[in-house]
Amino acid sequence: MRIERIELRHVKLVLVAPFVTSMGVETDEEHIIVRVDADGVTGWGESVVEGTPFYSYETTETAWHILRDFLIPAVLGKEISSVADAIALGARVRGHMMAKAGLESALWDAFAKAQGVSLSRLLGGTRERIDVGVSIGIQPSPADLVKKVTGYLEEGYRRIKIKIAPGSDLEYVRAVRREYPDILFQVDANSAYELGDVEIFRAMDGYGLLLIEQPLSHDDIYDHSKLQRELKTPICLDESIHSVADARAALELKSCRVINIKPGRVGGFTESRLIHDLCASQHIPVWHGGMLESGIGRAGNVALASLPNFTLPGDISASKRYYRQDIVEPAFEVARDGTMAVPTGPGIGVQVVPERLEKVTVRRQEFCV
Ligand code: OSB
Ligand code: MG
Repeated sequence: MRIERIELRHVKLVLVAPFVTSMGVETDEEHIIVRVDADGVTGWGESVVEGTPFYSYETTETAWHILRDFLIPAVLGKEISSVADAIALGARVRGHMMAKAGLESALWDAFAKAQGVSLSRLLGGTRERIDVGVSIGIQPSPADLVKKVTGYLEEGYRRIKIKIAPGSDLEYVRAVRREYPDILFQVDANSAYELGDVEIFRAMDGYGLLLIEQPLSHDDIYDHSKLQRELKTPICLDESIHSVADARAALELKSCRVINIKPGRVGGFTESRLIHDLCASQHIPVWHGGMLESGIGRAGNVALASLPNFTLPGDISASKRYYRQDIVEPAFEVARDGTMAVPTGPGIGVQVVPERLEKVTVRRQEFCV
């Protein structure tokens, strides 16, 4: 297909409640929505950057710059026969995985629509429904957290993940476990600890956690292998994995026993699938992470999570848990049994609502041949 037009929209989505993690407090999300028009179809993608460089070095500004000045000029007006062609055209750009993923995901949607198949089908998905969990920010007290957990379990969520940080860790884990001894339960530190904190994690070993996500530095693989050796609980890497090469290094070093896949962190669905396949071949489970996406990014996440080795519930919650009104129809919902339907329509399988997209847009730029 020939890439005729690309549009970028810097959007600002206000969260229904602040999200507190070891990285800080988030009250809104500033993502970039990418629209690609080619051969009579429109593809939509979402770059999951944030306004701040606290999770990743990328920000809304850096991704806008990389897309506008490098990635879009590389593909605009070009005839491409696959998403892989487009990736090759932008491959000179090092890093900037979230910027790349925004464009890459829009192209996957366009190719799926051109073929009249769902994105799930095109990616190789095998499930009609996926198991989903919820990621709960740090609460003012353990009692507040237990209340939140109760509410989400009642809604049907199959797995609870809580954010932890030094000073807000063991007490919170203990409180949830005391109330709910049998639920699937995991923690995410977002790199807030050091190897010297091993005693805290040894203590967590007693609480039957499914996994401990990214305890150490965002760019570390080696120290995680030392920590993993000391623990029974599997370590899961998030921030440290940017490519299938990183995943291979982490598995060879035994730095983790589970991997969190976020397309935004690894440059898109293509690299996500390579990581998924590598892990499958080594019997390493993966699960789908989240970046508080709008319905556009969420639709892609749901499609990817329908692949067979996504055997643990993902951080893919209902639209209403994040935003009062999603920018797509229909909104994503969680059933009482803790599952979410994988859209079956062409491409991402949900419709972008133009007025709602316009309302959240703070900057827009069009690129035409
Ligand atoms: O570490 O998984 C993370 C949100 C922003 C940045 C990093 C993370 C998260 C989440 C949210 O945990 C998961 C979701 O989208 O529900
Ligand atoms: Mg994480």
